[in-house]
Amino acid sequence: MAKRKLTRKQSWRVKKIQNERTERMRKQQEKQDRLITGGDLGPEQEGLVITHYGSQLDIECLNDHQKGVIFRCHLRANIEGLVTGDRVVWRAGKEFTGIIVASLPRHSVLNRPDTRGKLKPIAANIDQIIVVFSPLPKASSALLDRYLVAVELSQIEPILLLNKYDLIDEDEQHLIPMIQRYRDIGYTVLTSSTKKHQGLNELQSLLDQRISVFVGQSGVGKSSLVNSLLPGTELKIGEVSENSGLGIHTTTSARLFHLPGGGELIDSPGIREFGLWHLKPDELIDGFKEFTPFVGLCKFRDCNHDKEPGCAILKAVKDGDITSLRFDNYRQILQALSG
Ligand SMILES: Nc1nc2c(ncn2[C@@H]2O[C@H](COP(=O)(O)OP(=O)(O)OP(=O)(O)O)[C@@H](O)[C@H]2O)c(=O)[nH]1
Ligand SMILES: [Mg+2]
Ligand SMILES: [Zn+2]
Repeated sequence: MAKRKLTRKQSWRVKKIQNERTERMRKQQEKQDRLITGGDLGPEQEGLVITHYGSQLDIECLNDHQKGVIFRCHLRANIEGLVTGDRVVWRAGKEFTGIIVASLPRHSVLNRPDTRGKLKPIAANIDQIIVVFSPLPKASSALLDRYLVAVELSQIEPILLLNKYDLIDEDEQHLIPMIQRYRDIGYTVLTSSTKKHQGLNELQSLLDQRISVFVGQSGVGKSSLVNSLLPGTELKIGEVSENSGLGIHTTTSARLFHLPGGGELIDSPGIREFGLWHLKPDELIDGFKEFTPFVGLCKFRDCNHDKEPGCAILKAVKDGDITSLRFDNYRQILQALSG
């Protein structure tokens, strides 16, 4: 159907109606903002998300005038999925309140799938992810490999940190060769004890000038580490349950801290595991970084790296370039994906 051409007068009227509508919506929005913040709003400025509580966020002011001051902010309805570490545009209201009017682009994001398998962001704009584990709650290479797959696929650099080193007794001796295996693959592995003040300087220098996030199971000591690294910070810490040997999910929302030497550190709530069910089998192999040189070298293009002749991955396991432990963990995750 041919479009009817509007006369100049008609198109002027259409434009006028549109402009009036936009203006009405803007006024309505301003009224709503004023109701929430109790006053007129200041100019638009850039801010940093420190933490998220339900529908409100703590935004840190970045301008020289009020640098470092925290404002409790509401969100405009069209903004979703903001997390600790995000940069936003916001306007200050009365008594340290404000309204977030836009979100700014991220250079990185760490996601986890929720119970329905939908990816949800945990933290944004991070340079490195510190995977914290401990003798209690118990760590296994299967658990660590699941964490590492999720981190590798987010394309953010992982660092492993074995905390509660003071608890390594005869029963937990296997952790020593385990961390060596991860070092052999090329991962940086640190050890620490907040109880004995061990390994904290080394950790501090790795965090220097960078934006890092602590992730790991509940109870491994993430918040205790923040308290030790930043004297004066008194984050709530929780006991490990005597019955289950697991943490009790003390930290409930991610929070960003500034390090005295420059750099930022984000504490995050414990997660049992990253859940990898959203992955395709082809993607999984990219989460095992020492497998990469052998990918694509198998005789058959659709090789399952199971029993196929001419499989480059199986040969690498045989030659000792891939440990059978890592290969077993890979197979285990793969089976869970297709199961
Ligand atoms: N022995 C020993 N215990 C530690 C160490 N670091 C932390 N803990 C203890 O581990 C328990 C859990 O510490 P949190 O810091 O709350 O652990 P978290 O990882 O923040 O746990 P969530 O917030 O639930 O994810 C507390 O009882 C701490 O005192 C350590 O180096 N050695
Ligand atoms: Mg905690
Ligand atoms: Zn193969």
